[in-house]
Parts: sequence; structure tokens; C-alpha cells
Amino acid sequence: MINTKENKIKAYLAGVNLNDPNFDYYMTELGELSKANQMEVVGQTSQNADKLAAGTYFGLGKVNQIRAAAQGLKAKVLIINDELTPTQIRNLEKMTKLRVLDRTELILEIFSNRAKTRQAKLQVRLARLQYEFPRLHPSENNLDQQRGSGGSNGGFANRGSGETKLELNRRTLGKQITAIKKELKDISKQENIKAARRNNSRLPKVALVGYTNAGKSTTMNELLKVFSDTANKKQVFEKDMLFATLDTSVRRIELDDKLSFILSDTVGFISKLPHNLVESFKATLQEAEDADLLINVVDSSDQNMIQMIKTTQKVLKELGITEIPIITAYNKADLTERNYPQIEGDDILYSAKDPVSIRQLANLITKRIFANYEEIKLKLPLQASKIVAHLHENGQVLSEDYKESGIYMTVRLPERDIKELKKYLI
Ligand SMILES: Nc1nc2c(ncn2[C@@H]2O[C@H](COP(=O)(O)OP(=O)(O)OP(=O)(O)O)[C@@H](O)[C@H]2O)c(=O)[nH]1
Ligand SMILES: [Mg+2]
Repeated sequence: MINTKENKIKAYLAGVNLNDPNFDYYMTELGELSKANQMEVVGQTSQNADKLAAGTYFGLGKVNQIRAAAQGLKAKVLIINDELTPTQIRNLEKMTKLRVLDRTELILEIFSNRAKTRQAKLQVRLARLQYEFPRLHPSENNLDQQRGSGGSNGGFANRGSGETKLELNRRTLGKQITAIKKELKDISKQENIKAARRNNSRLPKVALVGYTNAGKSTTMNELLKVFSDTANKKQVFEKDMLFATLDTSVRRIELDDKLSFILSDTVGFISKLPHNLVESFKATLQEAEDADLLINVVDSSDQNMIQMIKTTQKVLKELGITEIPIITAYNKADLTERNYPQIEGDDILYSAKDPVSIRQLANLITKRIFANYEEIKLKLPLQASKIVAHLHENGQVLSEDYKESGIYMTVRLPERDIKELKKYLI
């Protein structure tokens, strides 16, 4: 349901600046995240400090100031720019009389609202449970509550009457976490089988990565429109909102001259992505890890473009992805004054909505991934059907002619594969 302005929850943003040059940008992002969560931002404040107050995050004077300001603006929620400790959340809620949401919870909330497939839902749920686990605390009414003797919890009854609700909750949560991990592992196993099939074909793999809402999915869809056969054209979901994509989609792109590659679209990034979330989404991001080439899609019309590029680089590093070559693709050039498409070295300025741009992008990708491919002509014995099949799987077969004297083929292959075929070269 779309909330109108009237019934949107009013939120007040606040953060402590520990001398971070990116602080203003993080606050801007926090505002975007709040809006993505159906909230209306009514005001914001910050405090410069050398360190965070252990119990309250802000200094006490600042907390009072926030309470007054938020009350005046009729805010119901206080949104904090960092991940807080459970104690900090509790104290701030008590002192401000506001519901307190930290950055991590905000991002988790958006992800849970967006998740559609079983895998995405489980991944978000796992991240959320792991976030909640250390935050479980005995609330006022269950602090002293002990499990009644002879209760209905069968198997656990002998755990002793001293068990608090808290311990019970912890155990329940722990079990849920284990169960979700197991189910995710099963899903991931099936995915791995599919991935292995793709790996076997040894077609080059290209992954679209980058900041959320940069236009990764749009770029994939437009490449599919221009280059794929109908069976492969299935479009992916694209929309003007943060984290539209939570699942990785994989498609085969067939270029005009029989060159093909595998393209994947992945979940978008943002600063300070919660650690648990990155962990849970590792399986989904596997495609990026396995890629031969990454396309870092950037919204070139956004004034925070440089920060967004840095954010993507940082998340990739956190994922351990440091060795894969990258093309930086500056998208949405139609919203700028600059001429496009334009290629400069490994970079391209383009618009995903412009077919000429899309062809140029494909050219650039092709140049990179097929850089070490060579075109060769072969004459194979008629009975060499295994080699023929292998060439179809691993190379780009440009022509194939069956004659009485043998099979004549023109093939593009990676350099390393050519050695083995030396005796058939013509
Ligand atoms: N004007 C313009 N809009 C674009 C262009 N490319 C994408 N968009 C729009 O930008 C918005 C986000 O596009 P997506 O393709 O969903 O972005 P994404 O990078 O996949 O985003 P996430 O999945 O959320 O990470 C959509 O509304 C697109 O229509 C472009 O070249 N020009
Ligand atoms: Mg997307």
C-alpha cells in the first residue's frame, strides 16, 4: 500500500560525527533509507564528538535537545545514523519517549519488505535474527518470569525452573537460526549445481554490480532486448527505489557475431551495509565473486556519484572481491549535459535507455572478455565428434563445414586452449 503524506510516520534523524569526512553523505543516505521505508523526514541534527557515549550514544544535553525538537515536530521515530548497542537503544527510547531505529534495523526493514523469493526472504530473516539475538532482553514483564513447572514444553521441562523467558527466547531464536541456515544451504546447493553447469560451459561471466538504484537491472534488460534470443529475453525487475533487486538473475547474452557471455544482475550496495546482511547474501553474491569481469554501474547524474563509487569499492573489498577487472559504467547520461555514449579506456558514459549506448557497452565488454581469444581455422577428422562438442561448449564457433576429407571449422578460443589443438590447425 502506498502511504500518503498524511499517514506516513514522521521521523527525526540524528547522528554523531566522529570527524568523518563522509558524515554529511551518510546522513543524506539515512534520509533516503527512511523515505524508502515509508517515513517522512521532519528534521535532523548531529553532534560532533571524539567518541560515542557508551550508554546513550549522544551526550546527555544532546539527548534532551533531540527530545524537545522531535516533540515540536511531532516525530514518532528517532532514526540513528549508526548501529547502536541494545543498551543505547533502550536508554534513548526511555529518555526521548520515541521509538528508536538504528541504521541497521532500517536497512533490514527495507530488505524484508522487498524480499520476494524464498531465498531472499530467508537471507533477510537470517540477518534479522542475528541482529536481534544479542538484543534480546528481559522486558519489564518477563524479567522475573520463570518457566512454570510442568509446563507444556515437554522436552525442555527438565531444564529447571530457573530458566527465564530470556533464555527460552534465546534458545528458540538459536534454533530458528540453525533451521534457516540449513534451508539456505540446501537452496544454495541447488544453485551451485546450476552455477556448475554454467561454469562447465566456460563462457565468460560478467556481473553487474554497484550502488542501489544506479540502473543495473535496466542495463541488463536493455542488453537482453538488443542481444538475446526470445527464449532468453526474460526481463528482470527494475524500479526507481532502493534495493529493487534482492535476487541474482543470470542470463545469456548472445552478441551479433556468435560471441556469447553470461551476465548476472546483483543486489545493490549502500554505505555501512549491515555485516549480517552481507554475510547472509554471500550466496546470492557468488555470481559476482565468480565473474571474469565486473561492470560497476554508477548513476552519473547523482551529485554523490564519487561517494557511491567508493561505497561499491568498499563493499566489494568486504566481500573479498579484489582481483576481478572492472569496467566503470557511468549510467543515466541522458540526465546530464554530457554527450554520450563515450568510451574512455575501461570506462563508458552511457544511458541504459539508449540502444546505441547499449551496443557500445556490449562492444567494450566484448573487447575486455575476449581480449585473449584468437580466431583459428581447424581441420578435424570426421570421427572427432568429442572435440567438435568441446569447441561448441568452450569457444565461439564461427563456421563449421562437414566434407569428405574432414570437418572444417573456424573458431574463437582462449589462447590457452589453442595449444591442445595444434595438430589440427590449418
Ligand atoms: N533517465 C534514466 N533513468 C534510468 C536509466 N537507467 C536506469 N534508470 C532508472 O533508474 C531507476 C533504477 O533502475 P534499476 O535498473 O532498477 O536500478 P538497479 O541498479 O537495478 O537498482 P537496485 O536493484 O535497487 O540495486 C529506474 O527507475 C530506471 O528506469 C537511464 O539511463 N536514464
Ligand atoms: Mg536492480
